[in-house]
Amino acid sequence: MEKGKILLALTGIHPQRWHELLSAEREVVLEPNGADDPSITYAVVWKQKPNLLKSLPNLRAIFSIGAGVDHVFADPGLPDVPIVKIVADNLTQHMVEYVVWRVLDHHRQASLYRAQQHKKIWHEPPQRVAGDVSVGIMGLGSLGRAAASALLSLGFAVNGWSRSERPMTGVSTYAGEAGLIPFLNATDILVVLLPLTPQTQGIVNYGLLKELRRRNGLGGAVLINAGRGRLQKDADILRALDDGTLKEASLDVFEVEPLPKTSPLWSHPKVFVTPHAAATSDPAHLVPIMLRQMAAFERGERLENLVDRKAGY
Ligand code: NDP
Ligand code: OXD
Repeated sequence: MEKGKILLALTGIHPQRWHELLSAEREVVLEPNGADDPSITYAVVWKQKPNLLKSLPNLRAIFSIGAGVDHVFADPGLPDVPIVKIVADNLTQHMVEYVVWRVLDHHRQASLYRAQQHKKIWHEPPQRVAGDVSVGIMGLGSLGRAAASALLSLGFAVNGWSRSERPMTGVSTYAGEAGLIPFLNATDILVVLLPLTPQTQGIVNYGLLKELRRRNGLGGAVLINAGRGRLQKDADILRALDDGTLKEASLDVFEVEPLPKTSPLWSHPKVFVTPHAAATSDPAHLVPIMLRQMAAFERGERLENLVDRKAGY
């Protein structure tokens, strides 16, 4: 197969660095150019414009620059070609750091110490060890499993929930609808690393948060969402924080992004906000993986990390 040309179609992300790195090996056309171009065989995308890809008559594969692919499926005219998602050590490492950082911050009661420091209070509250707290990870995929390993090595009790059975040494695993409530009932700190699909949209709601365990001595359950914003109902999280169903939350993703300035989440004393920054897609690490995949594909090898179109992730 001939060396294919790339359409780079990124919305909300500056394309320059991606363009430079991809161009080192292949011809790259920057959207909005390229529509109808029969010599384009690959699209590298983030939130591509609706119906753009279906105008490419010889498109052979779509590469998402993120691990999540809901932004690709948002296109009503998505052509029926393979979609490749990102699985990369660098991105995984970023996510593991974020999860460990947020879990430890809640576990070690950082917000209490910050408040005490502000008032110059010298007081040592009771302390628990990690083994007294159970962290439940929704989504035991590449990111969830790596986060679970890191938390296990710190001594936390770890639960995991996935669509199909995903056994993992040292982790209590649960699967499917039948496993959800038992998983939540055994979880003090909930970490959400699910993809956004029609099945998972809105799953993090008040009813779900009510099921979390509250016997960790931290004074309540904790939510950490680094999956996607539309997995959660922002209003339900606020209600749960205000009535004590949740003690605290760390949110990296929101129903609407950027989080509107009017959102009460910005200034809520029990919420820690980051701007969808848990695990960044660094072109220096990800472009070589994409270029390797394209070259292998042209040698007749199978593409790796393919999205299951039916499952939506
Ligand atoms: P994977 O596809 O590797 O794993 C997804 C996991 O979710 C799998 O364990 C899967 O189950 C599970 N899952 C999917 N649907 C359901 C369901 N209906 N019920 C129960 N479990 C389900 O994804 P990654 O680990 O690579 O990434 C996860 C998500 O993290 C991405 O989709 C993206 O949205 C988000 N992300 C966020 C970033 C950020 O900066 N905030 C950065 C990168 C990713 P099974 O194992 O059975 O297939
Ligand atoms: C991703 C993201 O999906 O950064 O990789 O959200």
